Amino acid sequence: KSPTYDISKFRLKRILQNNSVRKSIALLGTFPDLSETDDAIVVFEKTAYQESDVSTSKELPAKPSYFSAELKVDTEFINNIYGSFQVVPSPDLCGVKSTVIYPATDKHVEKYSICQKYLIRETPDLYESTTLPYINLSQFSLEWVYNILEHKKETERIVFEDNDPETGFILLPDLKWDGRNVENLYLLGIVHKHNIKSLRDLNGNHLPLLRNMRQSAKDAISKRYGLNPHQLRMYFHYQPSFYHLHVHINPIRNDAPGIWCEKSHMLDTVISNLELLPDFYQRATLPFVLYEGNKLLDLYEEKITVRSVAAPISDSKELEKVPAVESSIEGFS
Ligand code: M7G
Repeated sequence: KSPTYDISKFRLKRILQNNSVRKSIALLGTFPDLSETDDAIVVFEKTAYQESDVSTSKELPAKPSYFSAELKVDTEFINNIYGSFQVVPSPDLCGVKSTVIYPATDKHVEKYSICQKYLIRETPDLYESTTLPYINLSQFSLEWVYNILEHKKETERIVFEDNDPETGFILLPDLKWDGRNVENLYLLGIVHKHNIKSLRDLNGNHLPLLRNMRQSAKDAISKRYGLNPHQLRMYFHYQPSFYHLHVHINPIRNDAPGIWCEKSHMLDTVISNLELLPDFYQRATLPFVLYEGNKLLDLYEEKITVRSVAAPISDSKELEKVPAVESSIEGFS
């Protein structure tokens, strides 16, 4: 069921997103050799530096380093004590992580496109009446998750497994991790138990599962990667893209993609909330972000006002009462 394609044969239709901070670009196009109509998404992301990339040690076995005879240096200018150069290192150091989604659905295109976002405060009633019917009808396929749980794909990437049907899970590298560098390690813990769609479905009965994931994942990560358990963040996304419960795990000193506060719920907080109130997530109002282009946004618009905003203050006297930001910060220029 997994198609084979040659990335170099990709034909670009449109740039969906170009992020200069993350140094990543998401592209929409096709693989004309395979199909003229099926869309493909290709994401390129420049990989983070590894410390060995800048090693100047001569000891063997030598890993490729910037500081070698292969470095091509183009001088832009040298002015006094300051120098500016363009350098091209050995090809071994020019790797770019790329992710391909093929064939991509409209929902994937929406997910990778830059657009307006809105914060929704989802009450339990709104979840039942609006979100739940929508996710039951329209969600990303979970086939890749079941392939992992059933040992059909990514088997060799599994870092740890506890196969208890109630409290067990599989720990493995997330698609987003370049796999090169422990600095930006990104793992997923996917629960074996089915039918826990998201945070919303969690209750006090799931505490043994959640506590087991927290402890066993930390132990496995510290054993395998030598990371201090106190330096890891473990969290759920709400809403997730994939409605089979999974926890995201990465080191706190790394700003991993998707750690936005409006989308993340720390595993520790979730456990504590359930310890205090077993039905917390069936009673809580949970905020989440909706993207322009998502049909769920239109469904919400029918119930609550989302897109329209109150008219700006037009009375200039009202505005005068608000001190200008710059002048209120002394010495700031
Ligand atoms: P999410 O919170 O449901 O959605 O997390 P998000 O993409 O909005 O964060 C799902 C996580 O699963 C993401 O971090 C993805 O990078 C990761 N992921 C998605 N797929 C399709 C795969 C896959 O095939 N293999 C692995 N290992 N990870 C995946």
